[in-house]
Amino acid sequence: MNRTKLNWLLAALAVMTLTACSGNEEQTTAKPAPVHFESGDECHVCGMVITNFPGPKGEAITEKDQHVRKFCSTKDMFAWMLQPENVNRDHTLYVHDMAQTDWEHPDDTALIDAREAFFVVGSDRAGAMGPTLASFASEDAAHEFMMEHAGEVLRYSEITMDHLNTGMPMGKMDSSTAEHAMEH
Ligand code: CU1
Ligand code: ZN
Repeated sequence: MNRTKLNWLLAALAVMTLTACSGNEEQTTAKPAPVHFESGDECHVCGMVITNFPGPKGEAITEKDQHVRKFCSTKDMFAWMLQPENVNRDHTLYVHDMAQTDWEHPDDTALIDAREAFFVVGSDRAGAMGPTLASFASEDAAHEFMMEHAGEVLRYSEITMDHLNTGMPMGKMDSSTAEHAMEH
């Protein structure tokens, strides 16, 4: 094979590789649609029946297998998502936009991309597991909620495990309590 032919072949290979890469990217940016919460669905973290409780819920659709994981609260969604085996994964995440729906019975038409959402941490409103993160599509709505219910407004990427236990009420809901709840 002469040099010109070899160069041409290498160029062709490079183009093919590039095309393959961009094709992949397109696949990962197309997010799976949110799945509705059904009565009887149990929280993947604590086992509680999700629709029996107030406050914003969360769900994850796993990056690789598109498995749906549902959570009783935004708090439990973060408790799962912040685990070392999940934290760097591009799981699709949905939470309720509490500006669009009612706290006692969040409606699934109000599910929004959690990674784009604003969260009020440490407010006085409780979710399924006690203190929770109130989720909003708009920063203004999150701010308004904070003015009324206290706490602090954070972006998805700013939330750490420490934020999940702020604003704790009387009984401590630590992981041993959650495990206990799952046994029942
Ligand atoms: Cu729970
Ligand atoms: Zn839970």
